[in-house]
Amino acid sequence: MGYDYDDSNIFAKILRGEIPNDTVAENEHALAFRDISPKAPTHVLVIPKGRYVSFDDFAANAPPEEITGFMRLCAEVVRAEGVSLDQGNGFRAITNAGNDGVQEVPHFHLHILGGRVIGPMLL
Ligand code: DGP
Repeated sequence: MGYDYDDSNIFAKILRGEIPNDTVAENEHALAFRDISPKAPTHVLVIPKGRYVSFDDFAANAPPEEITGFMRLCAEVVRAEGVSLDQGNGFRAITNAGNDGVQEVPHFHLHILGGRVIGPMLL
């Protein structure tokens, strides 16, 4: 059973520029934008530009430069939002995968939540 990426998912449409987004930061390998339904003062989604269904797909199959680009953009976002540990009160990073993880959009994304104390089962 492989990872079956669906090019019609909403984040694929965002990456193709077919629907608008509120971009926070971007690099060659990843895009960060605000969640349409924010659960905290900072609620940013970071997605790779490549076609990965989930965290496990990305972690297993993305080339090292894409993984590094994605992680560096996450670091840029937490700094830009003022929640990094060297300048702010911290944050929670969450990824949902598949049916049991209650993943709604089948393009790997990391939720970065901050600006208040985030409860343990927010998403
Ligand atoms: P998840 O359950 O982890 O797959 O969460 C998907 C998130 O994506 C959810 O918090 C709402 C957000 N979302 C869904 N559609 C859109 C959209 O069109 N634009 C933006 N910015 N966020 C979206």
